[in-house]
Amino acid sequence: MNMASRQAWLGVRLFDGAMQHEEPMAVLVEGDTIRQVVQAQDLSEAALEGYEIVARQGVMTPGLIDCHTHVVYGGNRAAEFEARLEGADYKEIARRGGGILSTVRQTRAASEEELFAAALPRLRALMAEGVTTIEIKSGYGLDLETELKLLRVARRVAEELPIRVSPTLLGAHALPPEYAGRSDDYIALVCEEMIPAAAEARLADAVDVFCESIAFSVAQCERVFEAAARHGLAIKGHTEQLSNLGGSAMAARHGALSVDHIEYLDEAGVAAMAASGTVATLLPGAFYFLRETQRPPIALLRQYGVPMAVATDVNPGTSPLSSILLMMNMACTLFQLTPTEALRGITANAARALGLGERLGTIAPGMQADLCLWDVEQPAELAYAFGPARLRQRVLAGEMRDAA
Ligand code: DI6
Ligand code: FE
Repeated sequence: MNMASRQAWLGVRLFDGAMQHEEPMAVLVEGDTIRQVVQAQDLSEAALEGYEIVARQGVMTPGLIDCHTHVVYGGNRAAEFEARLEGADYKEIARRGGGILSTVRQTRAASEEELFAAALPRLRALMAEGVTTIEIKSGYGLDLETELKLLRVARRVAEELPIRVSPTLLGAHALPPEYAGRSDDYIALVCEEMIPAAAEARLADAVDVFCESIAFSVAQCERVFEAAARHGLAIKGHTEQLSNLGGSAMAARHGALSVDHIEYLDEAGVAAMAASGTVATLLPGAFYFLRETQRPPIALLRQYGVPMAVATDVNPGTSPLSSILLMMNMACTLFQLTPTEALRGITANAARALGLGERLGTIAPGMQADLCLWDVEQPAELAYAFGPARLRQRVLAGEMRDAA
């Protein structure tokens, strides 16, 4: 006999990951799986036999998914923030060995315990807003040992906190000082040591790169993607963030799950993404924090039907902003997404950006029961207002799990 718990939410206003339902809906969950999603008025008494009724009103969305973060790192970069406000340029700081490399120094010096403790408040803030799945990248180690250390911290997050984690190896984030002038040798280290070790230890689901003048070339990123494919790992890229190198089109040709930032993406890149089904992950926090002015080509992405995700990019240099709801608001105000597009961006499309769209991000029969119930009247309010806590219930795999 199946003893799985049965829970029903009745009369909810439902945003199911793709669209908002006009009629009040009922969502029935058995164990960790969604069983039925029907109009509340069509549900018979008999269908509720054996179900605990959890709520009779509220707005329901899928559990929120933050599909691009660097939430595990050492130290902070408040001094760099001050320097930038006085006129220093992000790329210039990076070229002088600051920026990402200053976080690398602080991350190498930190223990796993310290890195976990430092990430905890950021993770709690995200969970308190309804995040049930988070992607976590390495990328502040830039040597084999520290990259694996970061991925082990990501694994510990999954083991100890009520949140799903999709871990990503970002060895090709920046050139570490010990490889100065030898970037091809560093790429060989990423391809021949980091990727095989992360794959072997099952510490990463995907491999990411930073394709940019201050990081790695399109050809170097392509080598990384080929190595990832040899080891059965998915790929994604930080592309076209600060300039247009064509990294997005190359990543799309290799079947990337997503390309992220993409402020400088051109039409050829958009067309390549449409052809490969690659998700466009928008990171309005980094755009805002760097006071960028070049916006991602939203109209072209819509025209070509490229799915758009929205994420925090939580990191110490360009987006120290641990709020997925603020990102949704910024996606609307800065990039002119509609609230519905922004909601898709942190649910169904974010799941797709992680290769998890078959299980997560949508409220439909057979999907995992990761759900949020909100004290608002309509889903658009989640993008519209920011600040007051509005999350009433956070459900992970069918269980009420507050942000621990
Ligand atoms: N682009 C970003 O915005 C982050 N990484 C990347 O490739 C920022 C990394 C940092 O400045 O620490
Ligand atoms: Fe990033």
